[in-house]
Amino acid sequence: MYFLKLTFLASLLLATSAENIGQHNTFQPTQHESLIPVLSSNRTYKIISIDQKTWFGALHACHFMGLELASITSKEDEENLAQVIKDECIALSSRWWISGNDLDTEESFFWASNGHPFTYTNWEVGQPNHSNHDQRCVYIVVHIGTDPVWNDYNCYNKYRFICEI
Ligand SMILES: [Ca+2]
Repeated sequence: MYFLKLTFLASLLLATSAENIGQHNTFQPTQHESLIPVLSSNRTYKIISIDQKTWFGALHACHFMGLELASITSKEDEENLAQVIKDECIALSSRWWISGNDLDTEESFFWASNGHPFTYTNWEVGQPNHSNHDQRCVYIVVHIGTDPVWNDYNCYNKYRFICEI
């Protein structure tokens, strides 16, 4: 019996080590990472909460994993996403980069993920305000007890971010 227990513990240890080795091979934010299937738009979001990056850094990090920085094209998608952030990540941050930007032409917003202009929007009251003409990237604000909203902000600020598959 004792031998069996030992064998079981040893195999458990080996499995854990193998997992850990795999995690360090690539950019691999696993803490609080969630995959969120969004049925309405046939996409899956991936919340990246272990690191904070500029909007450009977030774009690159998603690409590095074979993903795109997220787009949000419906209220249903947004509500699903926001609920998971509230459930799992709200203690970490309330601001999350998404791929919306007006880097090409101010006040003309597109999604970097697919090149499409915004159709659905959910701007915070008074936004986008294009403050100082240097707020060209979009983050989503998620707070417990309130609906999510968007803001345009300086792309070089560092926030956590959301990728999509
Ligand atoms: Ca703004």
